[in-house]
Amino acid sequence: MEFSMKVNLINDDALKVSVIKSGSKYRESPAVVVKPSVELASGENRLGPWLVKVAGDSIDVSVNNMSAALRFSYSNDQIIVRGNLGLNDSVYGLGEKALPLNRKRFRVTMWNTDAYGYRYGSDPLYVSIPFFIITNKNGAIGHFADSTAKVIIDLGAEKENEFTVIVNDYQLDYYIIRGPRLRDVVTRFINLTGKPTLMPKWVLGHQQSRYSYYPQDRVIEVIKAFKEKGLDNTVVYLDIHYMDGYRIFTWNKDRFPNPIDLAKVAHELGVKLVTIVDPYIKVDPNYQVFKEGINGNHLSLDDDGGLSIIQGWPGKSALPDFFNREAREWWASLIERWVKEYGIDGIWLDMNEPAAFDYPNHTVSSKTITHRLDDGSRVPHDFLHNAYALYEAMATYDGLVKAGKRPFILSRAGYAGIQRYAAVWTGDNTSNWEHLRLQLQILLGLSISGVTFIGSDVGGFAKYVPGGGGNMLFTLSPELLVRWYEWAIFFPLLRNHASIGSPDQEPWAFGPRTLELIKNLLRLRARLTPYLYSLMWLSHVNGEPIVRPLIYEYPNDEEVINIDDEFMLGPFMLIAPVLTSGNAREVYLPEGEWVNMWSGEVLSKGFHIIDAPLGKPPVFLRKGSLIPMQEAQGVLGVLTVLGEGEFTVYDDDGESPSPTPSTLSLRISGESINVGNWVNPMPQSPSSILLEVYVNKEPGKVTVNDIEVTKARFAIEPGPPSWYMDKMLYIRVMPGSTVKLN
Ligand code: MIG
Repeated sequence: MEFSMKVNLINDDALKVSVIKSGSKYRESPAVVVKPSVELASGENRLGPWLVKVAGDSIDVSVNNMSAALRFSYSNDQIIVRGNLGLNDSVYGLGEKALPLNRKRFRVTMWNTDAYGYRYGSDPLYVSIPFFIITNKNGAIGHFADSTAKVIIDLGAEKENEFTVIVNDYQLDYYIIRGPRLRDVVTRFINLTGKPTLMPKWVLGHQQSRYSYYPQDRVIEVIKAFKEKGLDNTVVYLDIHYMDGYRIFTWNKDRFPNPIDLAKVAHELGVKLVTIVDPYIKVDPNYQVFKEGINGNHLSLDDDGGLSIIQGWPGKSALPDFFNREAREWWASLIERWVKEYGIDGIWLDMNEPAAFDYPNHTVSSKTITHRLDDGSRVPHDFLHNAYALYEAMATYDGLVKAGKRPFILSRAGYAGIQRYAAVWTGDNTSNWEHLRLQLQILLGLSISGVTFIGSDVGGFAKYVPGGGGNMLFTLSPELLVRWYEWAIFFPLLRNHASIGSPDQEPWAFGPRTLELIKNLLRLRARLTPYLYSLMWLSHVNGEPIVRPLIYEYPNDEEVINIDDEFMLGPFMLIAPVLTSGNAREVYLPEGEWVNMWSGEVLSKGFHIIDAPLGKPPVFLRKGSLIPMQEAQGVLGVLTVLGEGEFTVYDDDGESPSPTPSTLSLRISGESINVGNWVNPMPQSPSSILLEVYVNKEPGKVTVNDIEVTKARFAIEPGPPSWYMDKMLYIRVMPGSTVKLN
């Protein structure tokens, strides 16, 4: 054989098949954080739930009721994997793809690309995650083709009963990940590629950006405008115009005469500053960063040993060589110096596919640009391309840690594992109705591919799509902006951003009526912070996605196989956003009973037409919901739906690195609701819990710890137990209480 093959088990979660061309040197994967354990012999192997037959270049796997028959081959510098695909199989995963959630019968390419103006069906986009999940009524099984080179995945597009993975690499680590359910495959994949980083709490606020806010006074003006209009905004972004001739880690002194002051004023107003940092180092012998890069040998080279030069924002640019430790340490020190010196709170990594204006599709591809690995060997860019942003994020993360921060990084490109360091946004989307729907599909795919902290530019970034056909000029209507906020407020990253050369689209840009609608949505968002923050913690601890397609929660419901215009926030909330112009939509509700969050109306499984006037996205709560809500200073609300359920509230000071969480357990069974005591409480942990219970009739009596409490009108502030009903039952208790309704 021209290649060798080795099979290992990885702590029961996954099987690893390592394929490498004979005579080549193995590269460590930046994606996988766990080491293989048992090596499997040729022939039949039984290990826990696994039954694996290894025979030459093929393996047969049975695990948890699912199977995979894989054949590996090597020819024309490509490793090819073929597997079986059943007629009733569905396929999910693949990260950021402008396709339906169910990827069956599509053929995609993994190659990080600057995809400005992308549309439905455009491929590839910015992020590559060669991981997919095959499901059918027996369960789910995952496949992960870990190669950072160009990978093509055909999921029954060419042959209906076969999938093919074509890897343009001399090595491939192929993982088979067991279920039994889709959610098990997802969390095991996250175990393999690393838990999402815990970000500071402030990232959950509304974030405002545009290409670009300047000068300095304009930035302050925007921050103040939010305040004056009574809108909470926690982050403002500085896009590329803050730099001196696009030299990273510098300021344009005319536009930003005193950046230290800017950060100070922003912080006094409760707003964080995030600056964009591109991977372009201007070729300029008088520029400090360029000098350091050259002297330290931290820049990517051509195969003849000369500096690789590409066209970036600053013109002729060198690319930091993030693939080796010394370069990463250097970059980390640049980031550390930058955030410390100027009071910057987070880093926005753009153009990190990497993009370059002098390459096809504005994206670097090269057999002659080489990168130096930790072991000193040099590898051509094309084998490493998809990992450029991941290594960049790794180094940026270290820099923020060194500066004493809990890191917030927003990255455009990425590879499997990017969740360990960064949040991801979907790049240059467009302000039109197609994208309102498409963004949701893209984000749901990303969310079950390990990348849990995600969002899209609210309102849309681009206003003009090259090659868009017909009417290529789009404008953002007030209706579209409100509809966008209607579902974006349920996503972890909520950022309004717009392109250069487009009209303003801050929440007030369309007048008072639109502002009022958005303001109400942002209030709901703010109330949801404890739920979102707990979900961020849970993703960090257990690897569970924050936002989930219905198939994740209801794997046995055949109706939801192709649903990608509804989603769940955590285990309890189902959101069915309005995605076309109009005032109602059809909503599918899975098994059980659902409470309409706005009206309290109870609906059962099936299709329903739901009224959705502007500003009121259809939201439904599952039976047994316990949703922590920020209701007032010192008061934690719990939006409750009777049934069986439990949830743990996670909290911490929101900013310190590696915190131990404060937790509060919530449980409901029938008519009995239990609020635990804070474990590891902070001084600011709420001592007043306001249960907000959906009920359709007034209870006879309410007891708290078996003592009957009286009905009393109350304001939302700490006080003795009491209850009050006005359509909903409000019961105020202390932690450590059991409430019964009779
Ligand atoms: O070629 O920095 O996706 O969010 O505003 C455009 C300017 C470069 C692309 C990013 C976008 C950002 C813009 N950047």
